[in-house]
Amino acid sequence: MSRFFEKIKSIVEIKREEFNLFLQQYKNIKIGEIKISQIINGMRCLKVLFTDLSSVDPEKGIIWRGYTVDEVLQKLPKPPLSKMPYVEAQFYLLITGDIPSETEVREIIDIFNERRKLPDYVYNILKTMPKETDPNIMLSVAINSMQHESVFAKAYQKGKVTKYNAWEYMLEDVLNLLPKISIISAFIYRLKYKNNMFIKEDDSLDLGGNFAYMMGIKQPYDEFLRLYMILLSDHENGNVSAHTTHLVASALADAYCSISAGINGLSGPLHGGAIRESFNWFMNLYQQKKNQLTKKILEQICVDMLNKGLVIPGYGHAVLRNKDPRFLAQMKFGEEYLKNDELFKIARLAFDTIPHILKKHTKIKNPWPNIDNISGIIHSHYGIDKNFFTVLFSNSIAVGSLANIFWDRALNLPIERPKSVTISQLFELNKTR
Ligand code: NMX
Ligand code: MLT
Repeated sequence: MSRFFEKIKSIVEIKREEFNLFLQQYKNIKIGEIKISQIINGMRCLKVLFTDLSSVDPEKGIIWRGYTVDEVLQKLPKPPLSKMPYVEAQFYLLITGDIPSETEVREIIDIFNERRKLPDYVYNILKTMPKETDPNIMLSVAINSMQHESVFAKAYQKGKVTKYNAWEYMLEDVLNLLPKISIISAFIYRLKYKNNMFIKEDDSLDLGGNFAYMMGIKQPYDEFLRLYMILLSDHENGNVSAHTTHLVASALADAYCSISAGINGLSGPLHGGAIRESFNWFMNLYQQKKNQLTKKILEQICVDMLNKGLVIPGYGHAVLRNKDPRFLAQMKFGEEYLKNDELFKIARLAFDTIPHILKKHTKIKNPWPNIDNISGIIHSHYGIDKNFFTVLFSNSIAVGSLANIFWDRALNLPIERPKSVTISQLFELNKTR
């Protein structure tokens, strides 16, 4: 038994006991009220999900296992000569709750390297898909195609899965699947954008380093990939993709079905597609104004857009009410490596200009740039096609979502099934008040 498995086993035993005792004692405590507007408006701010891996503080931003973005970036172990931590270290933190030592990260790297080889049929399926297929859909199909290899699903078929051991099978699937996702993604990238010129893995590299290497993109893109995959790994499991993964897994679906559903959840322009929307907006500004864009012109463009009822891409957030520290971390990377990039200069100008304008519209609850604001500009600076951005988002959410569904099984969380209400029931309810 590996040291990692032993550690997880002991944590699961302790947490499960704590969790069950807590539930017995406090199950009838009320934690809030539900307004009709919340049910109808996307359940905004309703506390109805459970995860122990992270929590979004509207002011401070994401807190992963008790650590802020800055703390995580500072405390997690890093590859030699790297400023950004190992993605594997963030996975370790999310799944165990502890900052790993160098040795503990090394163990995860070794586990991932042993398990990342793709079955041949995955390459064949990807090669035979239509040229027009969206790369993120290719990723989702490739993951689904491996579902019959799920250790969890096979054990379930044989009647071996119980509520005491379900987590062990889920852990096997998570550790088998997570390292394959970046390999599939790099293959899709080379297939679609680099004339099928595939690059073989480099066993000496960590996940972020190898991902950039297999895409064929030079340093410091590996640094940005590590940063990006950590920053987007988990946002209290509540965004569309993570929540979808959790929902599908709640019916005891395996990790393959669950994460590919979550990855499909990234398709929409308000979530996984938002990076492209924001990138397109900055690109249009650049193409129309070149370097004539000033604060004053930008202000006028934004006012006109708002008057027409259009949204300013890359600004606002459903939960956050302050600057997203994940945006600030990317901005810092940009300041260091993209100072002369024309699009980055526009994003910088926008950061100094747009929040003041949005603040005047009191209905807009968050006037600050969000996580998707400049990610596309940075990926594109290193040559990534805008249609590939969502694949990179998928790689990131897989880190947290897979850790989350492991814990769902470890704590025996039940199938998720909220109750719906009709408009006449709501009328009736109000009459009795
Ligand atoms: N530009 C213009 N109007 C906005 C913006 C914006 N950036 N953000 C919010 N609003 C409007 C919003 O459309 C709504 O108007 P109405 O009442 O007329 O429907 C009003 O302000 C209240 O919305 P909020 O409660 O502040 O935001 P909500 O939680 O509904 O939506 C977003 C959050 C992120 C979907 C929204 O801010 C938005 O559409 N932003 C632009 C698109 C974008 O950047 N998406 C990326 C999302 C990724 N992320 O959240 O990190
Ligand atoms: C995310 O991390 O996906 C975005 O911030 C959206 C969210 O958390 O609602």
